Amino acid sequence: MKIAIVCYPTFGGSGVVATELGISLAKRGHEIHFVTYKQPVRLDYLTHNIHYHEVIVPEYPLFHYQPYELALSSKLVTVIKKFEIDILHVHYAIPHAYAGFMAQQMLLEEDIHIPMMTTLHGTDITLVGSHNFYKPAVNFSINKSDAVTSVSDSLKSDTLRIFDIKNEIHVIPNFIDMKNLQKDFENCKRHLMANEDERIITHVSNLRQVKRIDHVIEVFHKIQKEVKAKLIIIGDGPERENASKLAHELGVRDSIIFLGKSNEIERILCFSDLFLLPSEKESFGLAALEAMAHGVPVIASNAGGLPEVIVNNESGFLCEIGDVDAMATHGISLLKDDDKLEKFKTNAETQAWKFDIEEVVPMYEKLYLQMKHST
Ligand code: GMT
Repeated sequence: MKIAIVCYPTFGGSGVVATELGISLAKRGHEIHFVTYKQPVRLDYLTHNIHYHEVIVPEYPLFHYQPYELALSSKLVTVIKKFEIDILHVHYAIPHAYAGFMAQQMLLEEDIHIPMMTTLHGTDITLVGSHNFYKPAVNFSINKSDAVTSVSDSLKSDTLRIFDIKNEIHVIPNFIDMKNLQKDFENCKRHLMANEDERIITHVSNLRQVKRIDHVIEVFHKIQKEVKAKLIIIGDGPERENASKLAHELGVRDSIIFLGKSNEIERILCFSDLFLLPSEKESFGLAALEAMAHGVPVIASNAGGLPEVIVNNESGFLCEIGDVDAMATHGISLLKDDDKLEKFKTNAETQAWKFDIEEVVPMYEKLYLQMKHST
């Protein structure tokens, strides 16, 4: 099939999932067309069946806000016609589902019927989309989609609770390519980050408030009183300054390494002993899955879809949101006990296999086929 994928090309989970899905579909023989404003960060090569079409929004001084949706829907019309696309798959409802619907309507004028799948990722529903400023348009475009998927049962329930959705929502979890994981131990340079006798704790996110970086720092502060450790934070975002300030105040700044945005988190995960994800909301927690795939147990909040990914007391621990004491206690119990840590590391990797790409991508293919045959 020829599939056009719309996503955010940035480091956010939805863009990563969309890109990895496109790459995998291309390997399975489909022709993939990414339509977005920048080449997606995880898309480091283009092949005969992976194309990228840039959405350009020219600056015009009259506009206080440049009309990205308009440029995107126009670009979609051009790409869908030129490459005879079979399926339009938009990731993250805002504004992609809305722009996709407009493209569908324009194409209908020329008697071209293109089915659209919308994949809901999390904050498009729970944080941004639920806001009254956007809600009617988000509700409308989800209902106008030919197929709707969500990345967890929890996100499906949130969507049905917050919006008035008439469509069926199919749950297709996020995934990871377990067989092709970068496990290049030559590059696993633990000694550059920590001393032999130190444990390594990692956090990866866009450092937004919802990720509760303050709790990451507080948990680390408590853990390192009992266990020698370093904290590595990967990613960048609005809470970075505050996190650094808090670390100073707690006297742990020298034990924390802020690495910024990275495309090579596996180089850090390969020697990490523990991953922290104390988010306030998390529809799935792709970062947690990536950690587990590298055999890193996760201590996370019992929020959103995280309990669908992490098995409590097996591949990590789930604690109430904000319960930094419980998170630290579990962290210390793991990091102090070699045997327990090894067991949890093995369990984490075993659990990650349940989300292997080979299991999940066929679920999307099946829905694509159903959509294609019903138009
Ligand atoms: O806010 C973010 O964390 C980014 C956001 C995105 O769209 O990139 O992440 C959401 O989608 C990811 C991929 O499906 C999920 O793994 C994250 O849990 C989800 N984030 C939240 O729900 C906060």
